[in-house]
Amino acid sequence: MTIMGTVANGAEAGGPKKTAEGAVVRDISSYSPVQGSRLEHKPPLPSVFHSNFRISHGPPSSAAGNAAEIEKLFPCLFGQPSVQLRPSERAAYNADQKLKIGVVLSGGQAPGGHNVIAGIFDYLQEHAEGSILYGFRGGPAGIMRNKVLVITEEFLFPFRNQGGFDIICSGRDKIETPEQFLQAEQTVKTLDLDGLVVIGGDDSNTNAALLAEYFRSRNLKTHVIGCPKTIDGDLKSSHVPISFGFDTACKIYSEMIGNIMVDARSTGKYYHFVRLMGRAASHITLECALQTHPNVAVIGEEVNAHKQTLRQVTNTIADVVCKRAAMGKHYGVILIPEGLIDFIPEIQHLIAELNEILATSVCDEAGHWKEKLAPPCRALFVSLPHNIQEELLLERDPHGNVQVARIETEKMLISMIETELLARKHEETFAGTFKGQAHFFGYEGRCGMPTNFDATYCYALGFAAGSLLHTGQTGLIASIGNLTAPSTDWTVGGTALTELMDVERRKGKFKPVIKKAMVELDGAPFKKFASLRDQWAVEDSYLCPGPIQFSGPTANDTNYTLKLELGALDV
Ligand code: FBP
Repeated sequence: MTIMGTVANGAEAGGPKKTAEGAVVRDISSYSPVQGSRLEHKPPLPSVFHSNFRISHGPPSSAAGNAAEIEKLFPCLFGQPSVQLRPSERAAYNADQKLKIGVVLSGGQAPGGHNVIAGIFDYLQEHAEGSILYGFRGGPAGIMRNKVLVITEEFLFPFRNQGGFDIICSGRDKIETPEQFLQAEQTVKTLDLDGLVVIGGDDSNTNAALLAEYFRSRNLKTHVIGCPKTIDGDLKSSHVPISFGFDTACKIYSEMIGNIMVDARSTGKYYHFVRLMGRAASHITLECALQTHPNVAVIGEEVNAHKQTLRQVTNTIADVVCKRAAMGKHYGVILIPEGLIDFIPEIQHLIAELNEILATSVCDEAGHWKEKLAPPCRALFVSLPHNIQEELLLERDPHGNVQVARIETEKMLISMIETELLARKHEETFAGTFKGQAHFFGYEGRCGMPTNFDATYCYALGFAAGSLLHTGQTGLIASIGNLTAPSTDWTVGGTALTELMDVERRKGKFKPVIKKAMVELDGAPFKKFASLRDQWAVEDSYLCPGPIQFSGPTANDTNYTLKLELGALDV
């Protein structure tokens, strides 16, 4: 076992302060006043944690799809009920039990992750004193390589209510092969772990379920609980209303979009194209649209449902530019989801063909490889701006996906709209000016200080994970409900991870997956947006939400998506 940060070289006098295990304690003397004040913030807990609680079991669970295959893949876990915590006179746990729990952060950063860890830590302090919380460093690879540190109050304190994942850092490795499962088994045995909390998105929670199944099949005592994390907002179900981080990220982006809107209106000379993170789903773009009222927001799921071509997407935006020009307005703000190109069927075909070609050929400057593209794909490829052609040929990620964060769709649309408007000028259907400014808001939003909502939600998720492990649960994802009520009234429980699962056929085998939750075109957030967008296109209905507030009138507001989906706001 490697205890990270140990004083292998000896702590020098006057050097950084370290915990008894040798982990360097972050120096908070360089914190800003706001950072400092957030350290003292104590998120309120759901009232079920104010007293003793018991576990109430729901009916047997099934799967999101193909239950028969999920049952074969999860013979130990399939069918287990979801659970709820209920107040009770007697505690459902042994307060004298000293637990050993490991926690890992997996995938992209999302504001609030530190509070999940703080929640697990404080739960253990309050209900199972003397327990140990280990943090696996650098994501799932930390489990496979047994890179851990012991989380103490002194070490944890500087991270309370702060953004980022830097307390133990994250990673995108997967525990996949039989050897890797064995490595994980070795680690949990070495540390004698009672439980493991996996804080991650859809892939990481699928992995959490596989680990829970594997540990149980091996008769290991280590139980596994997942926590829903991702700014993308695409890990949710009826019992998991939202993933943490979405609220903060959208509010940070919306502040910046609002500022850009004021700039656009002030100078009157630019169209700002803002691409927003969200690798697969367009939830972030939709939420930011509801918060700021842009002239156009492209929702990838709608483009896909209507099988729109790139030219149709371009023309829709060009039409708005023309309408506004006729009103004397030569400026505007357009929001685009990061994953847009993946939603356009003709580009999906092109990417699929490029993937095949890249697997066997070198796509060099000479360009002979382009002959292998089917004629429509070739025509589309050569019609794209040169930089986009290059970006489509970039190395794929470890899962074989195009790295959409690196494709500058906003620049592509600007250049295609320029061409379109030039043609319209020649036809005398456009008489205005068009100057595009490209922006990409992604990493800026992932590590902001969590909003009150995310801080409280994450702290409750941590308590939930601690309590589920303490009461002997496994294979569940911590789930907090009733989220539009005051946080004392939030419900706390765990949902069977297998209930969120379906299978995909990969390399001739069924693989379990938690399906990404995409924007529903008949869902309340999209309907609200659709009812207002024509007005936003031509009028300047811009809203400037301003920076995240920790106190004051909007401090405890949640986001539109959650309020609309939970029926707390009318469409
Ligand atoms: P997760 O799904 O792991 O939470 O990550 C989300 C995300 O922020 C996407 O919005 C973005 O496309 C991607 O991560 C970027 O990944 P990376 O951090 O590897 O550049």
